[in-house]
Amino acid sequence: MTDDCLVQLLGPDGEYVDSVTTADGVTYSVGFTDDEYRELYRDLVTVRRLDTEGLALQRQGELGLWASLLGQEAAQVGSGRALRAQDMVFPSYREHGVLYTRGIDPIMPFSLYRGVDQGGWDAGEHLFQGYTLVVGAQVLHSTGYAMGITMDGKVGSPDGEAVIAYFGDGATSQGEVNEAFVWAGVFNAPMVFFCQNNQYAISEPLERQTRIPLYRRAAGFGFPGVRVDGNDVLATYAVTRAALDHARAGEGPTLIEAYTYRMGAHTSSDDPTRYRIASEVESWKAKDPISRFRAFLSKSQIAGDDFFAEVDDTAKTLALDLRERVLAMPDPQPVSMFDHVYPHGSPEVDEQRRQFADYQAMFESSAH
Ligand SMILES: Cc1ncc(C[n+]2csc(CCOP(=O)(O)OP(=O)(O)O)c2C)c(N)n1
Ligand SMILES: [Mg+2]
Repeated sequence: MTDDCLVQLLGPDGEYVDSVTTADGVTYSVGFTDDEYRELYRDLVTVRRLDTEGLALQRQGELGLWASLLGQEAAQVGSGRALRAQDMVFPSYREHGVLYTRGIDPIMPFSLYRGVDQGGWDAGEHLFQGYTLVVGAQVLHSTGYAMGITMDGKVGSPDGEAVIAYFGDGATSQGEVNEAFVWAGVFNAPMVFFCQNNQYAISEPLERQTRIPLYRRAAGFGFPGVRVDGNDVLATYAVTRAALDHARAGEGPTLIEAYTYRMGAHTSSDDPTRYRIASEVESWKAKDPISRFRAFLSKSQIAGDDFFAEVDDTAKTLALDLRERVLAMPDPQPVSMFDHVYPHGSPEVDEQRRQFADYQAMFESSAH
């Protein structure tokens, strides 16, 4: 695949262009103040640092699993910061960076991956749904939600609502994702389908999912598709903001393919050296999303070494605080797994809870 249609404002060495116009005649640009640029950098460094802590905690036996976002920080922070307060997010299981931009305490995915709760944030308060581990399922849910808000009259003005669904390259092969594209296209749903093409679905490379660039699939469903450099936080922001505004105005869905790379393993249970070569990983290191943004900030004298050092220190302090809070998480009562199955309970689940409590009680009475 060529890079012909890649929307990019910031190249791998930090070279920057003010705006870019695609073959369809759409122009993308950002209008950030220096402070906003610096805060975007802080976001990128912070989410990478917290993610590093996640992997370390898993390796030390403190988490059951960790799905790292390493390499995908710009795709997540750029798109997350492009959301307006009223927009709804449907994540998969790797969107710790988007979660962070939503103002959710970054501890939340840690309790999920430690297995002490089911991900305890309030989706209604933060407009960020629960993580979904069933590949592609959230894409269909989000489309139904987007159709619903249209029926509720919340779409069709500049301050209308839009919905974004995050999923991977592998998920594009799922029936549910393709069904979602059909529904969204036909009903003009206010959807942004945000595909992080990180080149792999566990061990399966992109060429096992598609014969054409993923963004071009949108044409077959009757809506626009755009490929953006997912390692470029500025272009990702610009493209996502435009697609969300298009959706909220009632102009229908967009598929964004954020072209990026999963620098780490699929999850802490995976060993990528079994299926990809080191030189490929090295070639993507040269396109690192954080170092290119840092190079841009330095060159344009928006930030210097003191600022970069302060950001690193602050991120480290946050990570250490997070570590302490993870280690202090109490173990849940096993019976609590029945608590949130239904919002208002159900006779079947109540009966299962009772039986399970009796079963647990057998061990207590036999304890020495
Ligand atoms: C329906 C379903 N099938 C299979 C799996 C196992 N599985 C978990 S993640 C994954 C790969 C997903 O790849 P991709 O969509 O590219 O997302 P990424 O993990 O790269 O972010 C698979 C096959 C699952 N969780 N759900
Ligand atoms: Mg993938």
